[in-house]
Amino acid sequence: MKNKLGIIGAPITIAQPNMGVDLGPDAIRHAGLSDRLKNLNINFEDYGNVNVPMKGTNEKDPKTNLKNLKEVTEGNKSIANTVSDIKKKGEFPLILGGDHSIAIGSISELYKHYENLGVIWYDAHPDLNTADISPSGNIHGMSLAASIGLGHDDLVSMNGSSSKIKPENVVIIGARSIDEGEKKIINERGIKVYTMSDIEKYGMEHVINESIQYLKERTDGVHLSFDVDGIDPAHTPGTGTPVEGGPTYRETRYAMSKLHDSEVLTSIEVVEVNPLLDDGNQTAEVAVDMLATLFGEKYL
Ligand code: 6HN
Ligand code: MN
Ligand code: MN
Ligand code: MN
Repeated sequence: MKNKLGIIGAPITIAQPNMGVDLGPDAIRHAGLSDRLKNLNINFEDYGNVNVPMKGTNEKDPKTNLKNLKEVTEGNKSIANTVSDIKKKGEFPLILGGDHSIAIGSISELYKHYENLGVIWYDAHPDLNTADISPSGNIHGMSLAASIGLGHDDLVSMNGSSSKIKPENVVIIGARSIDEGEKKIINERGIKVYTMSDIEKYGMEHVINESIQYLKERTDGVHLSFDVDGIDPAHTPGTGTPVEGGPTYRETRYAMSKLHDSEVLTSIEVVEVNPLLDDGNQTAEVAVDMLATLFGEKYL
């Protein structure tokens, strides 16, 4: 399906307060990603980790209501440049985070390669906060907002135009912790969201098939932004903002196999793996199971 994957680590950690999410890319590598890809006969090259600013503070800048805006912006520009190199080579980008702010950088480059890029946001959170409405000032909760043109100009206008993804080209799956301001944005912009109630009511089979169909009809490429806190924390405890009541390992793996079979995806990122908060390295191991499934691994 993909001629070659270009893998990069994107270890931004200062768009959220917990120590350790910068170790996410290496935790995923250590969990055996390359062996699983080799078993699938997938051609890939791992370009290592992008250099990003590591030093930040946990204080909001009173002028912007944001933490570490300058550093997060700089790190994301470097990620965008590296994604650009991968796209120039004709490779399929696989980006290992890092906190979820890295989606600002990755999408700021990816959207340029399509008329109408779509995004699947698999996450307990919609990440639709802006500086004005964010309860935390943590930029990892603002990356989808920035990608549809909402928020601080440094984030919104990074590396291109100010509306990179059309709100109607977004599908959020697994949402169960939605801030008040985010609810308003979802309703005003008509963003398609499958909350946990929808997954409970209709089942993952229906939700993922409908998502694939919806995006096939209106996009010419789909980026999967996979936050490991999308999965229930029983399976992925090693993450900074876990929320009870998520889709199981089984449901998620099933959804990933459907995504593989549909061949809609054109890039993938997996974010928010924090080995310092983990029980062993199980969160990265689950992430690798999901990635292997996305690239074609089957039970039989
Ligand atoms: N993530 N909605 C909360 C906030 O601070 O904006 C949590 C965000 C979590 C972000 O998991 O990528
Ligand atoms: Mn999340
Ligand atoms: Mn997220
Ligand atoms: Mn395949």
